[in-house]
Amino acid sequence: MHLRHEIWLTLEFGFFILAMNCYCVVFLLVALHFAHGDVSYTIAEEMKSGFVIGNIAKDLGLGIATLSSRKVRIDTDRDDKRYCDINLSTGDLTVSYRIDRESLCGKKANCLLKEELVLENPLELHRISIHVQDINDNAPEFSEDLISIEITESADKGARFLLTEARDADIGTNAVQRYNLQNNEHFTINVNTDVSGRKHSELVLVKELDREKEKELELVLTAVDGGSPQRSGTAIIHITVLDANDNAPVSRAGSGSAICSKTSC
Ligand SMILES: [Ca+2]
Ligand SMILES: [Ca+2]
Ligand SMILES: [Ca+2]
Ligand SMILES: [Ca+2]
Repeated sequence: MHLRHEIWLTLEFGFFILAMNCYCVVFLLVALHFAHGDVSYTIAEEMKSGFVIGNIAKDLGLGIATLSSRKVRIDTDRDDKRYCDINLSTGDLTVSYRIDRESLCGKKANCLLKEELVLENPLELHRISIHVQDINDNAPEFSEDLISIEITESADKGARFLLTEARDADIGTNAVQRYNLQNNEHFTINVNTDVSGRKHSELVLVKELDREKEKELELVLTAVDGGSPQRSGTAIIHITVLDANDNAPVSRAGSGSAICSKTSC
């Protein structure tokens, strides 16, 4: 019994060593494929097709002859668009399709494009990370050209009226930074920034309205971003002054008809 048990133990240990060796071989093969360096580049969005992102052959220490002999290519996870390509005679990594930060990453602060450089015989993979920086290629835009507001003439000084927000597809300082209101005697503008950094504007009444003097007002509202060059968008604020019963009827002497005055009758 002892002898049989010892034989089993020896066999089990042998299998264990064999299995470990297999794992080591597999691990070594995988490690060989991925042991080569990864590269990272930073470029601005919207660069022209053919723009040189960097010399990837030099950055990875690959000879130019190797690129053709080992059929180098750029692979991507996305099967629809190939954003960059490699020039086999120079080793340059170039832009081959429009890189639009807004459509790739929306409002995300960091925009990363992941590609893979593949060499054959033996198979060799390198990850390429391209950090896409925002440029100011979008102007602030209001969802409507005309913002209509109704305000009663009895509204007190200091009354506030929230305005439609302007959108800017860019991020950071390239997004909306401030609002300007056309000079006028009745309103100023107040801008609040929420926790996400979005800016909301409101009209503030600084001088009471009088419907009997002015039934409507039109003011130009401008949203401005902080990019270079700076971009802006405008909307018209149309204010309808609603009537309040602030005038008492007055009899015109001898006529029997009534006229009135806001201050006295
Ligand atoms: Ca863009
Ligand atoms: Ca942009
Ligand atoms: Ca912008
Ligand atoms: Ca009135």
